[in-house]
Amino acid sequence: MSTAKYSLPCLIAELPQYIDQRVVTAGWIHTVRRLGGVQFLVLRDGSGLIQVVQRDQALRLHPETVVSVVARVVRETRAPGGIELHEADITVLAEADSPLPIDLSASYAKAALPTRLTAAPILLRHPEAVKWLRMTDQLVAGFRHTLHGLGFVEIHTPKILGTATESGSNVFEVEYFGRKAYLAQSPQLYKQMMAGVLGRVFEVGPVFRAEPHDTARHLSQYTSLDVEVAFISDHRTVMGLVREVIAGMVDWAREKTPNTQDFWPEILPAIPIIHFAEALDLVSNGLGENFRAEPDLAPAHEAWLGQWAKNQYGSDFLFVEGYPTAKRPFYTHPDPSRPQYTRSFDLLFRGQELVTGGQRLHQYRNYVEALQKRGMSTEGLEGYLMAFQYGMPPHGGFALGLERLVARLMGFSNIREATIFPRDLKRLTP
Ligand code: AMO
Repeated sequence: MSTAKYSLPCLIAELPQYIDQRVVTAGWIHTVRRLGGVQFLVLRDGSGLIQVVQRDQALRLHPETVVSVVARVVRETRAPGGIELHEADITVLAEADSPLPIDLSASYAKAALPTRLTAAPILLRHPEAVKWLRMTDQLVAGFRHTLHGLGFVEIHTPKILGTATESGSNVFEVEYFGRKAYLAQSPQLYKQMMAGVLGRVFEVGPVFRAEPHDTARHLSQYTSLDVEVAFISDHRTVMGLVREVIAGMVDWAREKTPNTQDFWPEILPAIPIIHFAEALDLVSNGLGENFRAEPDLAPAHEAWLGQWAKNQYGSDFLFVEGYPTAKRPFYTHPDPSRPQYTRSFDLLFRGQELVTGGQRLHQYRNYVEALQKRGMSTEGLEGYLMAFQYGMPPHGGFALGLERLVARLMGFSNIREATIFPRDLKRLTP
């Protein structure tokens, strides 16, 4: 009988546990330097870098060659990370061609963005890329950890749908066994139905937007961190939850990703809130032009408001609540005291929309009325409406764009820089 045994080489990040021991590790040759009779190799894996001191001059290694290394871990204060590998036996597992399509010893952002995106399978090996990749991983882990701690349940909703969830305009149509179907623009309708089952739900998943514009903040596919919660008082309950969740994500990721201390924002105990109408007033006064009739905030308005929140409150975050009904989807709860506005909000982070959320309608009759008013059919929404017909609590939720968060944290000016293989107007490969 044969058995399957879990046995993998040590990660470079684990090596400090093995001082003075011989270990098996593996990775890619990051750099090679020859000095006297000695080769100084820097070995890299997904967890870090380590210097290998190698006396065998016969072994000629090029950057990105994949090797397995058996060596002794020694303390060396002059080495980066305080340890080195000595007495190394190196086995080549796979040769790398040279020259490389992109220079990994150069600074990460050196080449132009299109060149970098085309070379992504190699460029993503750069230690600077690994930094944001690992930060993204830990932000998602922090999202899950925080919500599980608050009694939320993770769900997985369909991504091929019979109807559009947000609006008809930016939806990808797919051919589905001879019928028309759509790629999910969000898990909106499904997370609401599931809040009617479990009360507190969340999802981490891909969503698809047929964005016809080539902007620095839009992707055709992005990762949406979605939350839906039942028994709220109004949208302010959801806003309080947004603050808790983001603070939980940041605390978690800050602790788990060393060397990223500069990136983390200050999250005030109470994030400042302004009404949409007040925001337009401020922007109009600030920019010296009348934007008071606008139905939405333009990117330049968000940027101005971000700076204003920083100056006024020392806050990287600003809630704008009460967006006009005309600009929000049919499921949005109107503000009972000012029905032209809604109980919805956006959260701006460093001058850019990061989160959208709000209270939803929860009475069946209000859905029928809202759909009628917008000239929308109930066709395809029968299952969704059934939930409201048979008892839905007051509820609300929000969605956070993961790539926007990472791009903002890292100070990237383009969202594609925080996306491993971005999908946009032009890019379908790699
Ligand atoms: P919304 O459409 O505003 O709301 O999307 C929520 C958040 O997702 C991010 N985002 C994007 N990121 C990258 N590329 C895009 N094309 C893109 N579009 C949006 C933004 C945005 O704030 N169902 C509602 C949420 C809710 O009310 O629960 C929704 O999807 O960061």
